[in-house]
Amino acid sequence: MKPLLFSVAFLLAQIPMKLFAQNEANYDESKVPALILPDPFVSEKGFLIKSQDDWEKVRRPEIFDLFESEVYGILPKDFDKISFEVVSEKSNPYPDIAELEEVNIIVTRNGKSHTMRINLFLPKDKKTPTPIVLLINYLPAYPEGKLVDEAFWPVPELIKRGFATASFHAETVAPDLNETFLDGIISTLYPEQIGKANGMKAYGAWGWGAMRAMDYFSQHPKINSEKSVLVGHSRTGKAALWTSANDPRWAITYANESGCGGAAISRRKYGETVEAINTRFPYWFADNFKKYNGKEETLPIDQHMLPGLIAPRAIYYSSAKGDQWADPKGEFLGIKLGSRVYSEIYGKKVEFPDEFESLNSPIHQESVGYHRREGKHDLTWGDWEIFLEFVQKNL
Ligand code: GTR
Repeated sequence: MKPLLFSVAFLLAQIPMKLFAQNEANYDESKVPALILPDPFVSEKGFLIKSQDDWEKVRRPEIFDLFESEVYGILPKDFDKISFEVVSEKSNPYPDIAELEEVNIIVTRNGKSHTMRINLFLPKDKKTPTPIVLLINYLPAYPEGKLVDEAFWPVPELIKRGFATASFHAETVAPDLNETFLDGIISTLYPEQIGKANGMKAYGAWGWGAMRAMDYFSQHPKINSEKSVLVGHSRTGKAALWTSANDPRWAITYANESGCGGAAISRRKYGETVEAINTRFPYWFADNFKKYNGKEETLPIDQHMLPGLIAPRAIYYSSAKGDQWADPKGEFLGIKLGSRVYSEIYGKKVEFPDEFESLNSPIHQESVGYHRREGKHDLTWGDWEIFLEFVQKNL
């Protein structure tokens, strides 16, 4: 139960600052600065990028390097050994429909090892390998042999629809606290990252965890890892996006209400700003990201360039009207503008409406999707239901 106490203490510690930051934030559209955004289609040397080849060989690597050094920090890919151990510690809450695998993933590098845990549910008695949905979770989703929240991680619904589904608690790789985030894989496996301005932080670590889960799926005879869906909400939505930019094995990436440093355009400074997020969560992003506190317009990239790192693989964002802190309009613009790589470079059929305010139905296009719903900041069964319609068309 320690991780749960940790998280509660963490949440309590954040409340006064959170209210302060949210009260100070701009929620007035007329005060949003005119958007002058870096062009995804002009290379650093000034060449116009039109072909897939130029995109993949020139511009995508440039943009990736900038996100890595200036925003998220390095996500190291090397290690010496990985092994998997299936344990049986908790009871299976869905014995009629699913098999449960509790898996320890043991990774060794330079003589040191780290063990992370994933929980995986597989549809019972299925004869063919199944698609997989992985949720990066910031709570221990499955602490006492029952699900904390069946709307947040709808295991039975996913199983009924023919998916295998897994989740891991972000803290199984790096604690979600400024004082202790190094205590997981960063100090054990990648100590050389510590203190570097572009070094690995929590997002690099959580993304690394998702990649190790994928290592497990891709050797599993009951899983079709080519049909894989990566899901994150809010802070883990940001982590999901950075993971997928690093790891092309994910077929569909879904970031729900990922807001500042995720889906939303930073230059809008609407709701949570770069300074607000770096002040409250200094251990999430690379130290370099702090250079842009209050100076978003000097960022060499912005979040509309992130979907292009995932293209042509499918991407999906969603927002909630009551979650103004995450800037729903900035999230919509992030994917609308980001989808240009899908249409202009990869020839996908994507067309986003210009009008955001009057938007009242999901936008489900070829490999790109978005919805906005009523209500507050949360990943709900309603979000999953709409998203799964997109999955059905795009997986
Ligand atoms: C908010 C934070 C966001 C978001 C969220 C969450 O308070 O400001 O950036 O990540 O928390 O993860 O729930």
